[in-house]
Amino acid sequence: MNLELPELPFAKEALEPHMSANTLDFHHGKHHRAYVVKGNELLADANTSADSLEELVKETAKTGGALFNNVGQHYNHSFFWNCLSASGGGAPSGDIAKKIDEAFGSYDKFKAEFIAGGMGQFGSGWVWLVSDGTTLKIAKSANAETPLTAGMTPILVCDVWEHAYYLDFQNRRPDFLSSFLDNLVNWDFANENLASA
Ligand code: MN3
Repeated sequence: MNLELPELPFAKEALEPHMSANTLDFHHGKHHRAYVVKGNELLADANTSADSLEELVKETAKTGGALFNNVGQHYNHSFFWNCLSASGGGAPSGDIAKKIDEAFGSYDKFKAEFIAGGMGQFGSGWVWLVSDGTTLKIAKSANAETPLTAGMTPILVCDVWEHAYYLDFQNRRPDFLSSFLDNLVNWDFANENLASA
């Protein structure tokens, strides 16, 4: 099992002005790359029978430590890039729109809960929209943790580590979270994840 840094699913400048090429140079080119490089170093000495990244995340989460931190961050970032789109943002359509209305009452209520989740994650981490198999929920995770290990199916995520937003938004995490939902969120990817949840 070897980790591979995925190409971004959009041009580096495509998300400007909401997420700059400079942010992506650091976030994808430096931070994510470092998790992949370190994860592969540690995997070389690890005994694993996992044959998918999801299995490897679940397996390494049982012991935690540096291997899990790098594997988890690789999984979370790979998922996050797919949650971004130059033509994204705004209220959803398709099945995800219906499920959000059922679970939260309205898109505006979902939006408020998602932003509150991201703000409520003290320090570094992630805010997620997940499916528990029946309904949708907001989940938070610290550092490299992921709701995958709690049996949830990830539908969407936003990275709330400072490295995700500091160059574009400085300390304004709520503005970054609003901008993610208003300008970037890829509902097509959310609909794909919902279909397999
Ligand atoms: Mn990050």
